[in-house]
Parts: sequence; C-alpha cells; structure tokens
Amino acid sequence: MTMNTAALANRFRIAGALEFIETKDGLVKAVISRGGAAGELFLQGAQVTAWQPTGAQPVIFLSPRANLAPGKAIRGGIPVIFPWFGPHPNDPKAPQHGLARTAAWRLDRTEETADGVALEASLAVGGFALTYRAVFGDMLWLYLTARNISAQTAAFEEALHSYFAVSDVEGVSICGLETNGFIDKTADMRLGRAAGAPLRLTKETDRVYLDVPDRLAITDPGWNRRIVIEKSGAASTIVWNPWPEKAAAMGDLGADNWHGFVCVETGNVSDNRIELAPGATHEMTTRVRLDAQ
Ligand code: TA6
Repeated sequence: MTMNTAALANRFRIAGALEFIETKDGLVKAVISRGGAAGELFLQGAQVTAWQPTGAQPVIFLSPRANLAPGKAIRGGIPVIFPWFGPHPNDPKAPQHGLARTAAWRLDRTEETADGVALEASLAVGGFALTYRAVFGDMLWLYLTARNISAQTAAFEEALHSYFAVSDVEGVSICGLETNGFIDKTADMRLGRAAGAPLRLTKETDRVYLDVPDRLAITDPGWNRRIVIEKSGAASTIVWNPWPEKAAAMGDLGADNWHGFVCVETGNVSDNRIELAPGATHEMTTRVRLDAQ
C-alpha cells in the first residue's frame, strides 16, 4: 500500500524541519532542513539523495542526469543494496545490486532528536524484514537492520552504496585501507595487494576490500575537508569510480559528471556476507561527519 504525498505529510511532516514533495514522475521524497543542515530521502529505496551540514559543501553526490522514476535505480545518493551485491550469483536476469534500491519502502516514523531529524522505514524482501533509520543533523547517521523472517538459516549481502561529493576525484585520498588487500573487479576479480599508503584513484577503480577497519576518511584538499566514515557491523568497503569512458556510456551519469564523486561503500559482501538463523537479526551502522583538514 502506498500513501499519497498529502497523507504522508499529514502523518509524518515536522513543521519547519520535514516536508514531503512529489517529483514529476511520481516519486515521493522527504526534504529535511534543520538549523541550516539539509537533507533528502526518497521513499523508493529509502535512498538518501542529499546531506549538507550547516555552512558546508554538499557531502552526498546526486547525478544531474539521475532517473527519478518509479522502478529505476537512482544514480547517486546512498542506494541501499540488499540482499545481493553486484550481479545475482546464479540468476543473470535478476537486477544488479538486489531488490531493495528500487522497492517502495514503508515510512513508519519521523521524529526530531538531539542528533537531528530521524526517519524510519521498513521493507520485507527475500525472506528478511529490513528496518532503516536515517538521522540528518550535523552528522549523518544510518542504521540498517535485517531480521531473518523465514524458517531456514539464510545469507545475504548488503551495502550502503554511498556516492560522496568531492572537489576532484583525482585529487582525493582515502585513509584506512592501507593494510587491506582487495578484489579487483576491473581485473577479473584478481586479488590486489595492500598498498601501505592512502588510496589515490588514477584510473577506473572498482575494488572490494574485506575485513576492513571501522573508520575511514576521504581527504579532499580542493574543498579543504575530510569526510570521516565510522561504521559498525560492516566488514567490507567497496571503492568505485567508473572514470570518463565508462561514465560516458552511462546515460544517467555522462562524461561530464564522473569527476565530482567517489563511492566509498559500507557493507558485508563476498566472504563477509552475513548468515542468520531464523528470527536472528544483524545491524549495520554508518556515521558520516566532516572534519576540517
Ligand atoms: O559498487 C561498485 C559497483 O558494484 C560497480 O561494479 C558498478 O557497477 C557500480 O556498482 C554501479 O552499479 P549500478 O548497478 O548502480 O550501475
């Protein structure tokens, strides 16, 4: 059951802090503003598409060519990837990156807290019950909980596929992965060795890092800031930028938009996938904040 925008606003709006609007193609998004901080979340996919703390440049990138239409994956923001990451393991017809990002989530609760404006949504998918809480304030807090509602032990992969806005992807460096090897998706899944230094992107990059530390940072000299990503319950990090050639072939991105973002994704994928007994739950959290350089 989907509620129309008016009914949603009636039930969930918070005067001066949270409103609901509908895009021309009929998608509903929550628009958050509080004490100068701003944010957006689409109910389709429970997808954060904007977060900007007071007085700062945007932290989340949304492609200017993104499809904002029902059933289409939105290019940018923070897609929620569940219950599989990448191509389906044995069904080539199944959509890339699972079902949650194009599904209609149900909004369950909104509130103002000391940390910011919070929205809670839920979705039943693939034998799991998901709840997702996003809190928009001076920091961005994300909590994804999965409960196995089937009668069998079951496994899933998950990721918060965050597109972080940067001044220039060729100028940033990523700290926290110095001692981790990776699966290189640009080289037939070959294993890459730990670099021993912060990661700089110099070409198309698509890497899965396993068993990573709980704190990473993107240093951006162009905007004189660091985006700090702290997480729990998430053992994998994925780093991605398609570079110009692949970006040009993506209708919802284009060769003019690849420079302004880097994906640094929090998740549990590949050997870090999660297995849950019936009735068991798993929570993955991410907190994003800005540090001056
Ligand atoms: O997270 C990196 C990745 O898995 C890449 O392989 C690339 O395909 C990217 O996701 C985007 O996937 P999408 O299905 O949104 O085009």
